[in-house]
Amino acid sequence: MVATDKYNPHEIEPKWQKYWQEKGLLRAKEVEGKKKAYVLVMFPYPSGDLHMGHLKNYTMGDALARFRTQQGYSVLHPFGWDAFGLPAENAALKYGVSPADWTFGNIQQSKESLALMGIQYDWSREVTTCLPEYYKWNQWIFLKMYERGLVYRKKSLVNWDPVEQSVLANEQVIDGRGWRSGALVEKRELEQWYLKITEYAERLLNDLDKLPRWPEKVKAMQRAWIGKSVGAEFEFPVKGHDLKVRVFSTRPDTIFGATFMVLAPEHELVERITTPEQRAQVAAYVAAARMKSEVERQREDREKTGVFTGAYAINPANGKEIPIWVADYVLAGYGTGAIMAVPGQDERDWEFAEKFGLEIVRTVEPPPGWEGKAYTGDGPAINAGFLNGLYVEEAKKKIIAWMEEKGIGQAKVNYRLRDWLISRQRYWGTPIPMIHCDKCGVVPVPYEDLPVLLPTLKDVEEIRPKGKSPLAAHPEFYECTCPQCKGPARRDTDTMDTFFDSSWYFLRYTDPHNTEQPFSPEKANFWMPVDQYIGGIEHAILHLLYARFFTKFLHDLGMVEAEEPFEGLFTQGMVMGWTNVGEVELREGRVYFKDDARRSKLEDSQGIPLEEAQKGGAELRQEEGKTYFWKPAVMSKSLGNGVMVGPFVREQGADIARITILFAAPPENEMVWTEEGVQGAWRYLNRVYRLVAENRLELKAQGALKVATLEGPHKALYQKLHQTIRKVTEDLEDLRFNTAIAALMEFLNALSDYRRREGVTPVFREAVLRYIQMLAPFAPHLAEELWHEFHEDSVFNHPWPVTDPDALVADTFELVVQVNGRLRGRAQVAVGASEEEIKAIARQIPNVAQYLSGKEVVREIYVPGKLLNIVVRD
Ligand code: ANZ
Ligand code: ZN
Repeated sequence: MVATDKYNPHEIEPKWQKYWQEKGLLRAKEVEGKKKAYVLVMFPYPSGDLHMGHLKNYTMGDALARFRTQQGYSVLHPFGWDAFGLPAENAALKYGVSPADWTFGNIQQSKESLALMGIQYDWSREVTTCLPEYYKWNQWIFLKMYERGLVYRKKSLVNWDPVEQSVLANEQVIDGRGWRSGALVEKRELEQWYLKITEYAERLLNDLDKLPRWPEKVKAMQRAWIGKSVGAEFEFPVKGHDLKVRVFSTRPDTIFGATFMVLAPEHELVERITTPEQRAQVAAYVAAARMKSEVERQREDREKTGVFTGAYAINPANGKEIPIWVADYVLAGYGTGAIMAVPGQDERDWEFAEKFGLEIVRTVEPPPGWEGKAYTGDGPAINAGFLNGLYVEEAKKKIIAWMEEKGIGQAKVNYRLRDWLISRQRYWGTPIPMIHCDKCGVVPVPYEDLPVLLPTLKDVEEIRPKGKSPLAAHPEFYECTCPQCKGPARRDTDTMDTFFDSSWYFLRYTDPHNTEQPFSPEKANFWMPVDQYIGGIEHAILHLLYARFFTKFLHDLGMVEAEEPFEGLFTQGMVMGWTNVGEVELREGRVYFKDDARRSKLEDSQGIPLEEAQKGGAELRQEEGKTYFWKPAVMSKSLGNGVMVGPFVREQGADIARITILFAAPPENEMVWTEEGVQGAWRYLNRVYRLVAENRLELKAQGALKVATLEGPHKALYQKLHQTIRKVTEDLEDLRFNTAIAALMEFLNALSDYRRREGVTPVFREAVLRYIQMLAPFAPHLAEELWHEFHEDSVFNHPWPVTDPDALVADTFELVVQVNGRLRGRAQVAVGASEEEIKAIARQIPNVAQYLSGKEVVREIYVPGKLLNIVVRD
């Protein structure tokens, strides 16, 4: 079968890809009683031709899925397409093709790239979210949520992205800008659909503790996003009105120090309590605040602004009259939108009080010598009536009990998490299954009428965003009959945020063709939870939080036992390609850009020292007598620096690409795609190939291995084999692909050395066969090819090698250590220890260390397996 002695991926790879397809390798089967492994990579937008940056997590997932197959698990390794959403719409507008055509064209192209890389999925379970057979169940879940009071409609100030011409969820606004468009987000008052994710806040927070195989970083981000605060909500009467200002505070114990109050500019009481003299000033301030983003308003370094309403509140703790102000550092959407300001213990309030000359009273005694402003730490209460002397926690309890007794407030927990705004005024998404009737109000579409089909809009102009949903221009879509009164009614014309689609697709994979339900509980319970989820860190908050929410909801419906969707989560690092920054000149160790724009800037700063540039990963490359400055940058379409899968694989081969990706760096780190990396992968696979090809006749002629009688170098090879099996297995369990491959490379050296000295023997054959099995997750084509030299069936059908515990007991010998020829110590050391290791061990023997201290070592004589003599000068 190995026809030539030259490694030729182009002969090998298509053959085995076809073989795997035909054999249905990685066809997922529910086998009762068999252990299962659900390996999942985040499904992508169909973006057409793929580059190596796209393929890193798929390659990782593929290696893991193959490893689990070899270990004898029932494996589910599915793939699909997050096919609704703006990229398709934007492309449609740009190129004049329909979003559907663009999407399916891209899916086809991407599939080809995946196939070329030998990445195996169970394609019979492919999920494509823009198909009615999928989004019907989005609508079904929406209606179930509506039934349970988790869907509601609300008019409120929402984030409006002026470029996307659509609203955004709070989570989709980053530093005041749209997460995709980068445009400054505006506020608009609109009626929108919300999902009550806040009802799940506590469970979403607590259950993070049940996820030991998630990165701490991601859990911390989710905790911060949920933002639980424990405190109290209570009220202050407004002087001269029959009104109360309710506030939320995490420090109700500081109420005696509340010397003023602050309302958010949007607070409904602002208009009602503002005195005539203050009216103009307050109105102007409120109008200005509306223009600012939340992030801007909360920036700590911003100078505080505000206006006095002219009104006063009564502090219920001490009966003092305190002024009520309006200021934009208080947000309308958090707590009650109003605060009691306690400058003595709160830094923002202190700053505000200082600026506007308001009273400051400390009610917690700062430590002796305190010279700071607000004191936010613990200490005994002072100036605080019946709380005096109590420390913070005690004081909180007492004041809350007092508030409850007086009926003015109670303990309260608040979350930063907001309900999820899910309606979008765009075309390419799931129609919201609701009907508006003049008589009956909002009426859900009956289940039997699902799906509400998204109409095919032929004319691209029709999908151009105009501030309201494109579907609102299509009476043939929205005109309908009210399911309740049978009168004429109107469909909702908004579509769902596409994060809805990706919040449960992993459940659909478990039962993708079900026409009665989104999935059957039985199938879902066999596969769920996902054992290993692999994807980008950019999804740390949104997608993962929503997916956790949906899983809990579906659990509550009795659809799935798991309460958490992803048991293990891995966030892979980016793949970097190279970008030519521009032509440079190198003078006296400094780099000068030739390009005018850069030169004017850099010539003042006298260029960049070459060393500094190289530390940043840059390289100077010569081309036709000119020098260019190249540096690594994340592979992307826009930079045009992606190494494209098709051309690369056709030229070099899939296994080479896979080893290059997996070996370059720890998978959580960035990896830079380099020519050296590719060359290294090629050389390595070539050596593996030759080791088998050049010895194949002798290998086949070997008899059975008798482990008990192994000695000397044969035993050493056997031990090294089992050390390698242990290392590769453990590394694969933890997705440390790079160190697993490093161990295989090291073992290849041992195998070659052995072959040179001892020839082909039964233990050599054993080691080669196990080697091929261990190579299989990483370079599956080559492994399958070599395996078929010795076996009829697939390498993936053979059980993963297990370690022989006896082989892992390392042999040791007694090392004698002399100083100037006299015995000074002994130590037990491993047979295979290197001379460097031996020298280090010797120096750690206390007696030896004593004889060496303060002396100069002039020579060391090592007799392998016996003795180290250290010669010193006084
Ligand atoms: C009085 C007080 C005294 C406060 C003190 C803090 C320290 P977290 O932890 O973020 O929940 N606050 C309440 N609602 C607000 C709003 N809508 N906009 C801006 N700030 C608001 O913080 C809760 C604290 O933030 C509350 O407790 C309130 O100030 C403020 F020594 O009340 B505190
Ligand atoms: Zn009706």
